[in-house]
Amino acid sequence: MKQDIREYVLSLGIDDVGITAASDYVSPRSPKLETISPDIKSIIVLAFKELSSCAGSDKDTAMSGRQDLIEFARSSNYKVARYLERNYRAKTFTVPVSVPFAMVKETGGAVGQVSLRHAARAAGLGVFGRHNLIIHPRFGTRVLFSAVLTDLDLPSDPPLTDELCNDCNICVKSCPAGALDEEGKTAVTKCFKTCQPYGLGSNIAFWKKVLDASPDEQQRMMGSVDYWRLYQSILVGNQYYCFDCLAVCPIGTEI
Ligand code: B12
Ligand code: SF4
Ligand code: SF4
Repeated sequence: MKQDIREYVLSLGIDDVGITAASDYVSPRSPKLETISPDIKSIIVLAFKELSSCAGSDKDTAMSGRQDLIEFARSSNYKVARYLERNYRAKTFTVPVSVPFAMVKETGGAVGQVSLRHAARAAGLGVFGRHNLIIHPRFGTRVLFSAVLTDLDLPSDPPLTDELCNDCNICVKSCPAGALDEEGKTAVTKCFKTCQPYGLGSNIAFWKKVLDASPDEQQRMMGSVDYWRLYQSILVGNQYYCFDCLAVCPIGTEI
């Protein structure tokens, strides 16, 4: 069954796939998988290589490439889930690349129901690097994940044991926010402010200013580029404007 699933996934043009039994998925800060469903027995993790535009200087174009990947990942999740439901009468639950996920107050809205990095590691797709991202043996860090959770009982793929990070520290030095200075921990607020300049925080700050402003000032703010960019970000979800830690890492044979 595993081989059949793997072949189907790869036939969709997805770059790589790994499978882990739910019992081998360990992510201490994430909720238990049972909170999604007590039936979940395994996780099928799909890997998508980032386009080379992620390393370009035009961040709107980089984000556009990311949007393309996100759309492909969403439709891939749906196709894989349908395949499992149709051919194996499986129950399925899809995990997207990023949003939507539960944004609860206690975690500052920064912990998803499933940690795709921990799932990818358990599924043998890569190992953590100094930048706290997963390094894939072929794609390096330029890889994103989505997943399909299922009640099918699938054994785990062998975990990768090679150490891929060479401790060159380029990612740490390149981070414009200094968010990677402390080993093993991403400073979430620092990263968030830099990589999502039109994200939730900026949105709240903008509207607070509008509420406090005079009618003339409010008029001016509506015509500002800041507002246009916030609007576009909400409209099409172009969230990320920093890809540096992901793009500068030299590891990966297919870069
Ligand atoms: C919320 C979120 C964010 C938040 C919070 C990040 C965070 N601290 O987890 C913000 C906005 C800051 C963010 C930033 C980025 N994100 Co983000 N993010 C997510 C999301 C949606 C949920 C993550 C989550 O639940 N985290 C909470 C828990 C699980 O993390 P944690 O236990 O605290 O683990 C941390 C440390 O303990 C450490 N860690 C844990 N175990 C180990 C083991 C070792 C050996 C080491 C060294 C470290 C380490 O790594 C984590 C970093 O803080 C995931 C998608 C998903 N559903 O998983 C994408 C995801 C993690 N993001 C991703 C990416 C690429 C980014 C960015 C590069 C932005 C961008 N342009 O895309 C930056 C990178 C920041 C960085 N270097 O850490 C990718 C990572 C892909 C990969 N190759 O690993 C993911 C998996 C999206 C995807 N579908 O592929 N992200
Ligand atoms: S995405 Fe940018 S700001 Fe965030 S950790 Fe990576 S390099 Fe730093
Ligand atoms: S840039 Fe260097 S230190 Fe950072 S994850 Fe890649 S190999 Fe490791």
